[in-house]
Amino acid sequence: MKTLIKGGEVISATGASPADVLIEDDKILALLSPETSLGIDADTVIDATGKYVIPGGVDVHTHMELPFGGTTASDDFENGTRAAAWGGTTTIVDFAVQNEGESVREKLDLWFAKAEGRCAIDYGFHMILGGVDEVALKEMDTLVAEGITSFKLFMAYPGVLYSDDGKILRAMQQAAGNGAMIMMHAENGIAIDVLAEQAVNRGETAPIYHGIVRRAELEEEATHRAIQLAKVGACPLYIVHLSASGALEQVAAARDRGANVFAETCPQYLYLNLEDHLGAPGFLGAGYVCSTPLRTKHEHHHQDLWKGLRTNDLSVVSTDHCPFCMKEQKELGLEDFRAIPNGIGTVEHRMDLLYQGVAQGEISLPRWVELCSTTPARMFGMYPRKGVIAPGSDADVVIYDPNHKWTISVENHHMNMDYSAYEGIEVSGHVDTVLSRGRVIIDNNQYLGRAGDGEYIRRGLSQYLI
Ligand code: DUC
Ligand code: ZN
Ligand code: ZN
Repeated sequence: MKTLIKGGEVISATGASPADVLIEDDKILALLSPETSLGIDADTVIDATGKYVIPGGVDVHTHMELPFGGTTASDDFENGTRAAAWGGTTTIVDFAVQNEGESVREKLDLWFAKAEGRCAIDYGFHMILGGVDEVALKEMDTLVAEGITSFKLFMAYPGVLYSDDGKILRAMQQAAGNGAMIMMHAENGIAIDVLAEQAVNRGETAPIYHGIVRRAELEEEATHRAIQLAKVGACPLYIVHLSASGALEQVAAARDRGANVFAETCPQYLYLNLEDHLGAPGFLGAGYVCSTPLRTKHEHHHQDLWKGLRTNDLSVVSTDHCPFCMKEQKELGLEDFRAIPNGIGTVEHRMDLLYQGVAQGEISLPRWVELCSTTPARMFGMYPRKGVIAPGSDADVVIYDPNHKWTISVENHHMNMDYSAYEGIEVSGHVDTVLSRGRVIIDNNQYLGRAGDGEYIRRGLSQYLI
């Protein structure tokens, strides 16, 4: 079965050039010049004239059906991966969760069961360690051998997922031995909880106070501490959902010293802010409660994050997709912002929102592909199977129309949310066609795939380490 994508401009992390893409079954067979491809007898020919042909998006930070804050993220693996496909993402890496006193193995198996036979696109797992104990430390080695090569720890959420510095160091030492990447939610949760309680005691219960008490200094401090602990533990470190300029400075300084320290940011931290969104009238701000929080528009966080994306102090853009509906979910915190489940749904919009950075001159076209596809695949051991259009790679391909303009709305998104955090944002560029391992799953504004098309990806170690 041969498919030929003709007439497009193929974009990679290193450049852009006109080429036709020949696919055989589920793999890329060749990139051809238009003259060479004339002689090819393909079963299906897709016209990509005037469009970009890019490797499918790789979103390495999603939380499908995550139990959190007394409720569960509203996208399950079926709906959430379908929404991802609509937005040009063809691989996700989601987080299985182990809490204190639970077995890592049992919880991982539970996450495998949730995803099995449900996904529209390929998927892998990181493991969240909420309880670092002797058994969990040993289980880290077993998981690495099974393709779970990254572990997320929390410096936030005391009493829930929080690990103290000793536990963090133990997990880092274990990672140093088995080659895994430690991913860190870097916010000083102990201090945040003090500020949050004081705010509520003053009657400051509205959603905006979620962002006010989660001070940027406390993200910066935790980022610094995580970096120092990783130096002592001698393991690679990946800071998730970095949102504050000060935290970025810490990452940049560590990288300048040559440390194996990496960071991602997310579209919400590039486009949304504390005053206009978290501070929206009434209870609307609840739709923007996520952690790390949206930052104030008065301190250059947005500009600094875009700069970090250009300079490679920020290596990846993922979403931290963790959607909740306003009704019955965000509403849990009507009286107290601490009870609002944390999370925003973005998995469908990451490729489009970052493409606006290209359209507006913040990043180059190859950098867009590098941040959204190639580097996440390399960072988490999936390259060159994922993240590139090259002979032998999986035929995960997106045909992107840079001239199609449209507006994001709850009326047209496919995520299971009763609002859109990006309502009304005008987008230049559109995901026209999506192929997942050679099969067309989105075309002509139709979803053509099936639940269960997606396969589990057994990952290798990060390909950024020496
Ligand atoms: N942050 C969120 O916004 N949601 C889930 C977990 C997290 O750390
Ligand atoms: Zn987090
Ligand atoms: Zn997360």
